Amino acid sequence: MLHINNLNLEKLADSIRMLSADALNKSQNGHLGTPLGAADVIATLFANFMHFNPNDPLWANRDRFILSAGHACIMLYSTLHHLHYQEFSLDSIKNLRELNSITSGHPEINHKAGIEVTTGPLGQGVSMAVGMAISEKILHSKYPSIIHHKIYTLVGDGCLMEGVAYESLALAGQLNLSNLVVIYDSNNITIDGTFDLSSKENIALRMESMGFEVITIDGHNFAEINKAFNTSQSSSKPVFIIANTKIAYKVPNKEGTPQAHGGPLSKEELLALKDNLNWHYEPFATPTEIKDTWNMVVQAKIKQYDLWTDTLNQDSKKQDFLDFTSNKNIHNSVKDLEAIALQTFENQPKIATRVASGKILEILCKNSPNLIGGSADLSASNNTINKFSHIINSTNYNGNYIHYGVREHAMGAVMNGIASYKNGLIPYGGTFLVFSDYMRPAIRLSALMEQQVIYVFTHDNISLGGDGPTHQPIEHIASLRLIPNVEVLRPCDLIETIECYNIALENTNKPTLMILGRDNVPTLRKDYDIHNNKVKQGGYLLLDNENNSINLVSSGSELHLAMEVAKILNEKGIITNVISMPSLNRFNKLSDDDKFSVLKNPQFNVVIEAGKLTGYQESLGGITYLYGIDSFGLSGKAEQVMDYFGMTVEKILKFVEDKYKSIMK
Ligand SMILES: Cc1ncc(C[n+]2csc(CCOP(=O)(O)OP(=O)(O)O)c2C)c(N)n1
Ligand SMILES: [Mg+2]
Repeated sequence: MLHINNLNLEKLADSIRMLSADALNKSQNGHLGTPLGAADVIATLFANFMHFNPNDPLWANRDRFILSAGHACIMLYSTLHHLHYQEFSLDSIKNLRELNSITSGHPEINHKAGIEVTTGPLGQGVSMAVGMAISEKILHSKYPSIIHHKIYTLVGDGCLMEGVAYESLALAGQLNLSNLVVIYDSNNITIDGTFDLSSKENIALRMESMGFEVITIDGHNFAEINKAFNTSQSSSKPVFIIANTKIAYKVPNKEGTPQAHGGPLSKEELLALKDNLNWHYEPFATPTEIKDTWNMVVQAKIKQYDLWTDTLNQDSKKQDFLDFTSNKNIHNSVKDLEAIALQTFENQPKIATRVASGKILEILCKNSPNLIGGSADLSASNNTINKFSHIINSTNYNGNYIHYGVREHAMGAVMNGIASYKNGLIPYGGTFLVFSDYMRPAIRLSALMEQQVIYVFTHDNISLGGDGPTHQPIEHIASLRLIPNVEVLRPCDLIETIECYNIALENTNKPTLMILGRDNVPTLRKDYDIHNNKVKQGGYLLLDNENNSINLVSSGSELHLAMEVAKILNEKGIITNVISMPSLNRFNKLSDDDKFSVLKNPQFNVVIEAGKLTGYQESLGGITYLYGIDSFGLSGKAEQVMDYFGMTVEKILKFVEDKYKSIMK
C-alpha cells in the first residue's frame, strides 16, 4: 500500500482546508471550523489507510467513512473532489448549499458519490456506523476472503453528548466490533462554548469502560495520526481515537474559540489563513504538485481494488456471495406465507397480530439469512425471536438476531446503518408502539434516506391494560403517519398481517412500521390471494351491502368490534358496511372514483379506533364521526380499560344508533 509522507500529507490536508474555505467564502454560509481542524486526520485516513475506488463507489468491500459531525460536510466534499469522485466536480463544490446541488448543507446519502449515509442530526451517524460494523462482521463471517474492511466515523463533542451515541457505542463495545474506528475530533468546542460548559465527563474512561481501545493523539501531528490508524488496523477491540485538534486551525483570533463553529471567514481572516498555510493560489485552485499526489493516492486505491476483484473471481464462494447480496432467497417465502394463510382458514383460530407477525417472521428467517432481527429487550413480547434466530454476539457474528438491550433509539439508528450498508441485509426490530417516541429521529432518517427498515411495533393500544397510560399509545399512529415516506400498516388479523409483510418486503425504498396488537382477534378475512393484496389499497370493504346507510371504518384489533356492531345493525335493518383501513396513507392516495367505490354513498361514516383519529375526517369526507380516544389511557384490566373508553360492542352500537336516529329525524 502506498504511504504518503508527512510533508505531503500536510499539503493534502491544506488542499482540503483551502477548497473548503473557498467554497464557504463563495456560499457565505456553512461550517468551516471543523474542516480546518480535522483536515489533517482526514487526509491521512483517506490517503494512507482507507480502501475505496472512485470508479466503483458501490464496491462491496470498500471501507466506509461516515461523517457523524455532518455540519463539517464541506471537508468530506472537498476530499471526495480531490479523490476524483465524479459527482464532486469543482462546479459542485462552488455550488455549496445551492438548491439541488449535491453539496447540500449536510451530507445526504448517495453511494455513487461516496456519501454513505445522511448525517446532521448529531449522534445518528456514529450509530449508523455501528450498524455498518455489525453488517461487515456478518458478511465477513460468511465470506471472510471476500468481505474484510473497516468502518471509520468522525464524531465531534456534540455527537458524543447525544444519548443515541452512548447507546450505540455501548452496543459496539458489547459486540466487540473490532472493525469500527471512531475518530473523536476533540476540539473542546461546541456552539455555546467550551466542552466543560455542559460536560465534565472523562470520555477516554467512558470509552474504555465500554470496551474500546482508546488512543489519544495530537490531531495535527502526522506521525501520531499515522501511528494511531496503524494500531487500529490490527486491534482486537473497537478503536476510539481521541484526536486533540484546534477548531479553525490557523485562523488568527478564531482558532480554538466557539465563534469558529459556523459561518464564513472575513476577508482578512481568509488572507491570514492563506498566509499561515503558505497558500498563494487563486481561489478554488489546487497546485499541480498536490494534484499529482492525490492522483497517486487514487491509482494506489485502484490497484488494491483490482487485486480484490481478481481474488473474488477465483473465490469458490463467489456465486453464493452474489446471491446473498442480491437478496435472492427472501421472495421464495411468499409461497410459504400462502401456506400458513390456508392453514388458518381450516382452523379459524383467534390469534393476536403480534403472534401472527411472529409466525411470519419465523418463515422469513427460515428461508432467508438476509433478515437481521432484534428487539430492544422485548424479544418474546414483540415475537421477533424464533427458532431460526441465531444470536449475534462478541464471539459469533454468523447470526441474524441482535439483543439491542433497552436501547430503542440505537436500535433504530443501527438498523439504518444495516439497511444502508446494503449487500442484501434487511433489518427488523421490535419494541412497544408507545416507545416509538424514543426512536422517532431514526425513523425519520430511515424515511429520508429511503431505506428498507422494518419496525415491529406491538402492544398497539390501551387494551394492554395494567401497565397504564405510560405504556398505552394514543397519538402514536396518527403522528407516525405524518412523517413523509413512512409506510404505517395496522393489520386486523393474520391474513392482513401476511399482506402487510408482503408489502414490507416490497418496500425497498422506505421503512415499514408494523402496528401490531396484543389481543387475540378472530380471522376476519376469509380470502387470501397473493396476487390481490387488499392492504395495498389502504382501505377496502370487508362487509359489503348495497345501499348502505352507514360505514364503520376501523383497523387492527378494533375491527372485529366494528364487524359485530355492523351485524347487529344489519339485523335491525340499518344497512351497514365495514371498511378495513390498515393504511390511511394508502387510502388517501386512491383516486376519487376508487375511494367512492369503497365508501359508496352512506348517510355517514363512523371511525372506530382506540386512539387519536387525526386525518380521517379529511380523508373520508361527508359526515364522519370519530369514535376514538383523545386523552391518555388508564391502568386497569384490559376489559375494564376498553370498557371505560367505550371500546365495547354495546357502547359503540349505542353511539352509532344515536347518530343514526338524530340524522333520520
Ligand atoms: C441532534 C442535533 N442537535 C443540535 C444540532 C445543531 N448543532 C449542529 S453542530 C452543533 C455543535 C456541535 O459541536 P461539535 O460536535 O463539537 O462540533 P464543532 O463545533 O466542534 O464543529 C450543534 C448543537 C444538530 N445538528 N443535531
Ligand atoms: Mg467540537
